[in-house]
Amino acid sequence: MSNERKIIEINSAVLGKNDEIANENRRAFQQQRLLVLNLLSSPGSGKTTLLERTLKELGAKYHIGVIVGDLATERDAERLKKEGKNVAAITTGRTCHLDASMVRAAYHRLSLEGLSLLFIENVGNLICPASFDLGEDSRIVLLSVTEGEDKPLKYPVIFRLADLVIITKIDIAPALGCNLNELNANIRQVAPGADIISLSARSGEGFTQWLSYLGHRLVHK
Ligand SMILES: Nc1nc2c(ncn2[C@@H]2O[C@H](COP(=O)(O)OP(=O)(O)OP(=O)(O)O)[C@@H](O)[C@H]2O)c(=O)[nH]1
Ligand SMILES: [Mg+2]
Repeated sequence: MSNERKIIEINSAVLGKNDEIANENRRAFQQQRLLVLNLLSSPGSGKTTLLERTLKELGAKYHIGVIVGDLATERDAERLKKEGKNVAAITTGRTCHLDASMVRAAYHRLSLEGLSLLFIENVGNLICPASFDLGEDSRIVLLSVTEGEDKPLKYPVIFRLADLVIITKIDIAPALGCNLNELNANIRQVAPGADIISLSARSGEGFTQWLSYLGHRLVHK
């Protein structure tokens, strides 16, 4: 057997096993009537900052859990624990994505009583996390205005699988000369069915739209 074929077979087996566990996760989440959102982006696009502000604004109204993955350190988990108690960290070591078994283990470390919304902050990476179903309801891809208008065209797989794309850090778009029309058009080209929200977790611009999106999703869960 050629090496290439061997690699393809190993990859298929790994992804097949992951899909089985993801489906078990999905059943467990559904039994709990839990809305589960998987947040994906390149490193530093603003996932943790978005979650910090979301927990601050919605934490009193809903019981929210967060599973947060990083290669090294629990820095994001420590940041999030200042805004909400129900946070589980996953440190992946050399692995560039979360997988369904890691999420299953972290889920059991959360306090599940009354939980209605679970965010999963994936490892910052625009490539590998796209291949791994975690059992989530929806995938949300963040793209900051610092990354360049062409990123949806260059990394189409992750955008194609997104239910919602959030353009982040719009407070600094003018200083960067970021062309938001071009960015929107490139997202539309790759992910015509996805919703798009533009916001700044720093200034709060656009945040109401994000909170309305979450409210709507929770009501229809
Ligand atoms: N100007 C501005 N900066 C932001 C905004 N959101 C996040 N940042 C900054 O961007 C940097 C990265 O933000 P994080 O929230 O840590 O990004 P992340 O996607 O969680 O990063 P990783 O977990 O390492 O992938 C920090 O310095 C934030 O303060 C925003 O809306 N506006
Ligand atoms: Mg983070």
